[in-house]
Amino acid sequence: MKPKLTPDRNLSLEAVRGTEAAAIAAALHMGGGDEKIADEAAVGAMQQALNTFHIDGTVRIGEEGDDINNGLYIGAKVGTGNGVKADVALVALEGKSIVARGGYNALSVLATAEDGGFLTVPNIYMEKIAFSQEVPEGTVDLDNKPAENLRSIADAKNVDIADLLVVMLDRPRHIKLLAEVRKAGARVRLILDGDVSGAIASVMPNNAVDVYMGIGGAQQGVLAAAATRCFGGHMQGRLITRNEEDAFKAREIGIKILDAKLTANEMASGNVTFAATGVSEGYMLNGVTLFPGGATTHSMVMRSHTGTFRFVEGHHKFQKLDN
Ligand code: VTB
Repeated sequence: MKPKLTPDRNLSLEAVRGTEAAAIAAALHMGGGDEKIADEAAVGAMQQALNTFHIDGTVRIGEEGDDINNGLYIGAKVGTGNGVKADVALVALEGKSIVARGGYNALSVLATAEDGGFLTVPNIYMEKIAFSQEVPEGTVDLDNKPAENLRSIADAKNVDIADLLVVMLDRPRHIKLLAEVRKAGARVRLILDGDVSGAIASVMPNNAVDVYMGIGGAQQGVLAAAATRCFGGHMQGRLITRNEEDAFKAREIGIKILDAKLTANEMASGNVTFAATGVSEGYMLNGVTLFPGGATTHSMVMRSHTGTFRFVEGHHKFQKLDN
């Protein structure tokens, strides 16, 4: 088939400038032991970059907390206001604690969708499962036993369960899930933080990670859904309301059915773009490397419309950027 190379706009190529700036700002605090400082630096840098983008953007997944004096809160307007209307979902620094201790897999993430494309969720937990597109829809489900899901994924990939690699956050709440996954025979990688990177790795074609499972941040879930849409993989999420306060937060933000199972498409619909820059080395991306007077960055950019994904290596000269 003859390729159609329509040169329409790909916002991820602009968005990557925001994730690069945030990643560099955060990386300057690598191992510094202070997650708040690293996070604030990333938020500030991303905000500055976002405001030069020619979009009429509204933040749907953003930064929150009264400790951050930021303009990237849910509902904030971003961009010059002159371009297309866009929903923006971001985590300026996904894995603050990773950066504080100088660990692996910290990212800066920024996704866009058409107006109304992102589901706004509160800062509560979400149960998630994500896996790549060769697994037929409907054979894996959040309500199935973990062993059943692993069987379906192994069958679809034509491998044994023992060949599968499962990523989940290393949390006490996962003791039962972890025991079931181990009993089923799969291999496991427990991560300390940054579950967006685990979810992305599991939906990315030909990645060593086969499935992401477990409970992580709901907002991270929507960003993972954006990446899933771009890769064409599968994901399900379900909000976890542990108490009345969580339920209140969800209702207040407009969620009607609190325990609905959400597909990637329900969390990130229409044309979606996604950009992520590695802050520290991880599954798919190298971290920021500093050199005298500058830095190199490694990013991925993609969009759902075409399914094209690119890796971008950025070489940045601080002196020129300051002018
Ligand atoms: C995860 C992780 C994030 O929140 O979503 C986690 O990916 C979930 O919350 O980087 P707990 O730490 O309470 O388990 C983050 O750590 C962001 O805070």
